[in-house]
Amino acid sequence: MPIGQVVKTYNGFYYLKAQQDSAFSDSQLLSCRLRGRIKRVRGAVVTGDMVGYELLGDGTGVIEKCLPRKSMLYRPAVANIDQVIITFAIREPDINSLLLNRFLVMAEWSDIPEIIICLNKIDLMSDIPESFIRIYSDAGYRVICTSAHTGEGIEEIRGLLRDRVTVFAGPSGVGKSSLLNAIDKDLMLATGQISEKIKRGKHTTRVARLLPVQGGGIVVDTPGFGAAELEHIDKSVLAGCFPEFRPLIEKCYYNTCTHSHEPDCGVKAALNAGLVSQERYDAYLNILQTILERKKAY
Ligand SMILES: Nc1nc2c(ncn2[C@@H]2O[C@H](COP(=O)(O)OP(=O)(O)OP(=O)(O)O)[C@@H](O)[C@H]2O)c(=O)[nH]1
Ligand SMILES: [Mg+2]
Ligand SMILES: [Zn+2]
Repeated sequence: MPIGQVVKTYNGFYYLKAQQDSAFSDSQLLSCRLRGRIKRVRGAVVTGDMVGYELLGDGTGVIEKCLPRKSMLYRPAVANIDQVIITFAIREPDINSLLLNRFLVMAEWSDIPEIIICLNKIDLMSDIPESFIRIYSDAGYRVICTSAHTGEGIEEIRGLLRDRVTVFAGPSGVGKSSLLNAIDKDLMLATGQISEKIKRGKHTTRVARLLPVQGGGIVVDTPGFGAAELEHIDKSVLAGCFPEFRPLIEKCYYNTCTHSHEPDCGVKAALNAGLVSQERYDAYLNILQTILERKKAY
């Protein structure tokens, strides 16, 4: 069976790029439907998936099966990626640290091998927000400041993309598509004014799409969204989604410790000693609360 990769999905159609034993021209995308039996499974096929397909007489195709995934980011849903660049703007829209932490938890929980933070629109600030950056670099993340307008940091991002599949995720209007255009001008992705977005409440990028970039590598531009859904994460694995908490958890007296109210807690001890940031700990408590509330609602 020929194999293709889903480069985007739209309105029930899956657009494939040829991978192996191609049944269509390499320079084209094949539009496919899903075979009935896999159609009923939600999320059975997502952007980035490698699939087996059959070519139909009318020049379209049918996806017969999804090959095993190397990785899966759950929101935005993209399979087989190597890294995610979580993009926020320093301003316009103002950075929301709780939301940044929610995106980080989603990526950690999805087990994405490489998670990087990009702070865009650095041209809108006279000083680099050092103390903010330190919170996240102390937590183990690489933080890159960029400006799609001045070109600052673009070379650093470009250097990370080679030979990898990289998702750009983050809220609407932070400049994900603008950054990609700065990285490779041939992409010519649509970008939108913030004021227009607020007025029309529309996202400029509508669907996640795999795009090859100059210099090698594949990037995935994704539509922005406001909140990663984390309620389905089990409370026992949440702390492990904060990399700097991982070595502390084993110091907790109770092995069921939620690091909130229990005595003899390794995470709280580190917080009190100034080794864990209050901002990260508060984000942990906030997300824990949403998980507990969700559980009660069942
Ligand atoms: N000052 C400044 N403005 C920027 C920068 N990057 C993007 N913008 C502006 O921010 C607005 C939104 O940019 P987009 O690239 O459409 O944002 P997006 O993240 O792709 O948004 P969605 O597709 O809706 O998720 C546009 O008006 C851009 O010109 C930057 O580095 N500096
Ligand atoms: Mg966009
Ligand atoms: Zn604890």
